[in-house]
Amino acid sequence: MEFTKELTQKCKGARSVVVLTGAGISAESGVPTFRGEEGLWRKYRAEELATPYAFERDPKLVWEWYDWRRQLISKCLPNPGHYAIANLEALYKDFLLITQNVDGLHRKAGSKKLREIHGNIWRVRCTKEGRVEENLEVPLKTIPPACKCGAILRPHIVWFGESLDMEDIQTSYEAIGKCDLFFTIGTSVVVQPAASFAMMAKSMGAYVVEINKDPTPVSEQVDVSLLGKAGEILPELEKELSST
Ligand code: BV8
Repeated sequence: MEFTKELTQKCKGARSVVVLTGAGISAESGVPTFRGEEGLWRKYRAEELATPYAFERDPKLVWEWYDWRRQLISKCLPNPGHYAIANLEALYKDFLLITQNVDGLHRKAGSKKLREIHGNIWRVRCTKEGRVEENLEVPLKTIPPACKCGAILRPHIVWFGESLDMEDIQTSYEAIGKCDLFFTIGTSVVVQPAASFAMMAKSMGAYVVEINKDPTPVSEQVDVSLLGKAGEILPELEKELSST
């Protein structure tokens, strides 16, 4: 892909960078996206599975869905898009990756300055004590899994109708407020509050670049919209930026 001079100059001259990713960045790793033709929400109703009410009503059903997704994700590896983002982190002193993904693939690719604002599928939380711990058991031996204290564990994931972690959201807003370059990658830009981040960055003066397979509600408003696969475009861009 040919990048415009303006785009490479903005990227090379940037001092503070924020990258927002969604399910599309992991699509080439084999993790299903949520919306679109092959999306998870086509087969499953979000309100039946990804809400606190659904969990209260039927924790076994919700855990069966997460156990199935954990089995699927456990076989997936980071793709060149994840690695390119991890390498971008080294190019900028001031950098933050905000991901809506719960699959843990950014961390696996080496990203360190990272906020997983919708949680992580490999962490569980006690419904009584609130304690969070890592759980890598695949498949789960008992569904629903139980805490040592006897209470049910839940996925450490932000469901619809729940608040995001305040520290995650504060760190994200602070970074967006001061960045001069913002990337929105592989997200359909519909789930709030992340859906407002790109335009928030633009209104505060950042140069906004979108990389997505399909157009989104912000494609017409961002500075550059690159249509294509993140796993192909990002390594090319990273190569261009790493060259002197
Ligand atoms: C909250 C469970 C308050 C995780 C998920 C304002 C207006 C209207 C509604 C609301 C509002 N504020 C809040 C709401 C309610 C709700 C909401 O946004 N509803 C929407 C649907 C209308 N939001 C909430 O309830 C949130 N809570 O706002 O609390 C608050 C606010 C601020 C501060 C504190 C508190 C909680 C949101 C919960 C999110 N949890 N699911 C799980 O089990 O995994 S959402 C789910 O969608 C995932 O987490 C996912 O990450 C997220 C976003 O989806 P995308 O990542 O964008 O994925 P999608 O499939 O849609 O798109 C993929 C894109 O990739 C496509 O465009 C495709 O073309 C592209 N693509 C595909 N392949 C590639 C590619 N691109 C590049 N390369 C490829 N190869």
